[in-house]
Amino acid sequence: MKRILTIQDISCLGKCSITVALPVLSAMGVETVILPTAVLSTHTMFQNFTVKDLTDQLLPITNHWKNEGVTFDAIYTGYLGSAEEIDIAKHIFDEFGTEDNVIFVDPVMADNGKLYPAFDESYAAQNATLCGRADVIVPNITEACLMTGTEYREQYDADYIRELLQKLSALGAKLTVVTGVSLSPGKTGVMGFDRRTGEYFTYQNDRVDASYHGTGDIFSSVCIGALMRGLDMNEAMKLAADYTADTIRVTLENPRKPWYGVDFEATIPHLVNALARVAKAD
Ligand code: PXL
Repeated sequence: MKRILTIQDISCLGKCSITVALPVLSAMGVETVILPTAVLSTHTMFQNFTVKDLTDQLLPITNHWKNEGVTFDAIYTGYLGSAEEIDIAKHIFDEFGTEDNVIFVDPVMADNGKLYPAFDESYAAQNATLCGRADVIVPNITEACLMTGTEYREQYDADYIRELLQKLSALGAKLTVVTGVSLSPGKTGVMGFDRRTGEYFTYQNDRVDASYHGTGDIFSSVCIGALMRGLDMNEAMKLAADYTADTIRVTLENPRKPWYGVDFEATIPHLVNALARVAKAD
């Protein structure tokens, strides 16, 4: 079984970060080791959330693993709390990165043209340097703009996304994917660029007109889980985009849906079935 390390916060309530990554990756048949960067009472879209920063725990925990001879097939970072934690994540890449494992960075910090409350522009610059250390990066359009000094636009075309992909790719990752890309009315999905082949790729499915918290974490978790189960990048993105859209659709049908996240728990069986149709044996 493949083993992945995910580095992100625990939002105790909120259906995001580790409370998404762990169940999704486990359901996909991937052992998931967690390194919590902070414990928050909720994600930061709630008012009055509490935070216990865990920066001082990160190296003692990873040093213990190192001494135990633990290795990882992938390292997946999501929401990190500070520039210092970004530096520590880079150190962890140095310690545990190999020729064969995949470093997957979701530079979680912003959406819909705005930084999340805990962050400022210098954090965005720091995140760009983390992306430079990754094999695969999956920013949304807002994060892509912040990391490349590009003006954020609500209306755009494929050329605008291609320009973003070029600038992001210059940071250094082998595969660059921009999420939340809508290339025609009623459609949404992702667009990517493979620096090794010089090829662009696109996947669009039907747009569900709702924006929910934690859907980026769902997309990333499924994407890296699928890569671990032997899917290629195109297959992984398709599985992740379809599952995310399916989950939003199912959530919208729930009259008692929570405002703060999606009902991914209800759609995990769909994910497991879809994966079983395409996954290679472990
Ligand atoms: O889903 C991204 C995310 C993760 N973790 C925390 C957040 C957010 C988005 O707001 O606040 C703490």
